[in-house]
Amino acid sequence: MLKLEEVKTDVFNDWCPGCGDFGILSALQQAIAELEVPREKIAVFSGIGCSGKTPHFLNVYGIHTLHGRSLPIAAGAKLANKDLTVIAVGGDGDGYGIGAGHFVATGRRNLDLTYVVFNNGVYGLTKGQSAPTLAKGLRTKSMPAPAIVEAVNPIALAICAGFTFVARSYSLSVKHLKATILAAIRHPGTALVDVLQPCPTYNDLHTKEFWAGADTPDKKPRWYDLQQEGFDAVVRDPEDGGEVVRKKTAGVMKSLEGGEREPVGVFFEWKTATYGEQLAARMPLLAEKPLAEADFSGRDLTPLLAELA
Ligand SMILES: Cc1ncc(C[n+]2csc(CCOP(=O)(O)OP(=O)(O)O)c2C)c(N)n1
Ligand code: SF4
Repeated sequence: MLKLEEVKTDVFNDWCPGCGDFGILSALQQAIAELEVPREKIAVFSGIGCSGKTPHFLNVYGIHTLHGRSLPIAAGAKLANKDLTVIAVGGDGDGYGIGAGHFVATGRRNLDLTYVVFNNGVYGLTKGQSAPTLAKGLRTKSMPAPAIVEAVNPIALAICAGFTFVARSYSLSVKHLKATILAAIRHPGTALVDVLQPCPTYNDLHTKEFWAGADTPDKKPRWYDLQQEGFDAVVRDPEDGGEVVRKKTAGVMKSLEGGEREPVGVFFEWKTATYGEQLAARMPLLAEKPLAEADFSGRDLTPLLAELA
């Protein structure tokens, strides 16, 4: 296990005071410290946005990539080096807007990687335009008029795209978030952790006080823990197609649940063959060692070329 200080960097952080990003960073740092994986075997990839700065604050390998493109680059890293623990991070605009095609394609592959989405309902870095998760009819202070398009439901989208671990947490509930991120990283397959977070600068609707339920009669948080209420998201028999469909349906139904409180926790979890395992079954070389370390010198490519001719 790493010391927390070893995971932090001294890069200047210019996130606004009170931003939910701080809670997500703290949970990520704690999760990475507890993973029991050497720092040089961990890589974090981000897109562009306030959230995109996250790799600068984590003392592991990483690349701050392009807007909406963290997932294909993370996937490439995992394909090249199966021994890496790969984490992608970014905003809801990054992942569910411009990167939505990559989001679906990544779910279908089931590579062993984790995607943490900073879901604040706005495009923070570019001054608060509505992000794909902002519900139709809502208007934040930086919008001229209420949103006239339907919001994306990332949990349902992920389950239907093929993600095999789909969870949600809240940025200021760092203990729950850290545990959820750890479970996602340890899950052998593609995992999504959608993190509800306040953006105090541009989203004046989903504030810290809103999530704490300060304005509700019972003053209870506007989220509840699915697992504490007995929701069983785990597919027990990975080969039972009927159970997979039932658990997927239950997860989607939960994600559609409207009302006073948002469910957080695990919506769907299924341990099934990863992309890497399926490739290795066809190409034994990939089972032996990471592609990046393979020695191709002296290999006779004639049979391969003949096959392709
Ligand atoms: C190809 C491309 N299009 C648009 C932009 C402008 N841009 C930068 S960040 C961003 C949105 C950021 O919002 P989000 O992904 O939700 O992250 P946040 O800043 O809220 O963390 C946009 C549209 C860009 N950098 N690249
Ligand atoms: S603009 Fe919003 S998301 Fe970006 S750092 Fe400021 S509070 Fe955080």
